[in-house]
Amino acid sequence: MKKVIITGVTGQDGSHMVDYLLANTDYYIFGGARRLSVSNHSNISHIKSDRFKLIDLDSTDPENINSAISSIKPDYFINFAANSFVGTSWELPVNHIQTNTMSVLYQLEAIRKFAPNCRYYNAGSSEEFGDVVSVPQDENHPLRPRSPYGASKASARHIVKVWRDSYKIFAIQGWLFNHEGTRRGREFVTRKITSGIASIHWALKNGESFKPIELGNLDSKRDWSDAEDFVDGVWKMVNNQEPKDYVLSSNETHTVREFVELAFAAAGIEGQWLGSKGTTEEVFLEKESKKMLVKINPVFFRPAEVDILLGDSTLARRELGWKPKTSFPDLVKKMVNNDIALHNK
Ligand code: G4F
Repeated sequence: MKKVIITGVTGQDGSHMVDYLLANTDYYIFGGARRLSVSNHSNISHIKSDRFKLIDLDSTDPENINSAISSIKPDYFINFAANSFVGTSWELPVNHIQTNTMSVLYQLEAIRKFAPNCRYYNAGSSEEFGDVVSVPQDENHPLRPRSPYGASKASARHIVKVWRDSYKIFAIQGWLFNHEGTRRGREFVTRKITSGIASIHWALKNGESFKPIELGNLDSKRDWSDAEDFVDGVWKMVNNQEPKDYVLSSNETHTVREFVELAFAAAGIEGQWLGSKGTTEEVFLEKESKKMLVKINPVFFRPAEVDILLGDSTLARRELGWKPKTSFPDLVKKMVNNDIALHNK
């Protein structure tokens, strides 16, 4: 039976990848997670399969990586463990390099020594494109990161390429544009909006007061997809004939402002913008009552912003036969409905 190690298994992508592999393969999965004094296993608590084993794996500890890879000798190593929140990467720059870059080096060295036939995937990001020079962005766009997070992923990309070229390891790193869903962390803008809307929805229903959602830059544009569609793309990429890096994206871009509008509409709350567009004075009010639903808090603006991300995943669609299934409006609805149901529990 083939063996797969997935790191970051308690996170959004790691947990979806386990579900995907249990449903689509008969492989044995080792799910790596960092030991924490207060663990959060909510994304994997539903997994009951005897083909899944949770293991302690800390990607910043080379001894730990060496021992996992030398003892398991995996056929696949899928690295989703990362510090993935761009917003805090200015406060934690060393941590981002250690977690997102050095770990890749440790993993590839361990694979080279103990499991040279293992297929390796590292989670890359459209944040590597940074202050983009062309729209849309495909595999040929230069790496121009704008954050310590983006720099950590771009550096990891170079490491993956060098180990692939030098040691003939099947090592790849996709460029994944933003991908969201019901298991998304609440600090990311989409989940922050949908979970905030759920609180507002129940407060309005129960005649209670509520706090507005506080956001930063409403005008930044992102190419959002469903994370469940992306794990399918990652699996196709890591099973490709040749080791090759692909862009995964919806090929659509939307502003944070549009996400807000669509998400409130999905909850049946009618709102309208007031105040000068693009300033900190701008607010989103409930149309009838004029209650404040969204306000701007400058704390959430970043020292350097990636203004527009719009992917071109033509190559992955053509060569891997991959295509996202969930549309942007359906993704927004799915997240809003899930958060409203969760808040009622
Ligand atoms: O949801 P975000 O924090 O995601 P971001 O920075 O685009 O990064 C995500 O996607 C990357 C792929 O492109 C991944 F590599 C990365 O790990 C992560 O998954 O922010 C999206 C946009 C930004 O422009 C941000 O400035 O939303 C803007 N924004 C506006 N107000 C906000 C807020 N972002 C957050 N997190 N919180 C706000 O209040």
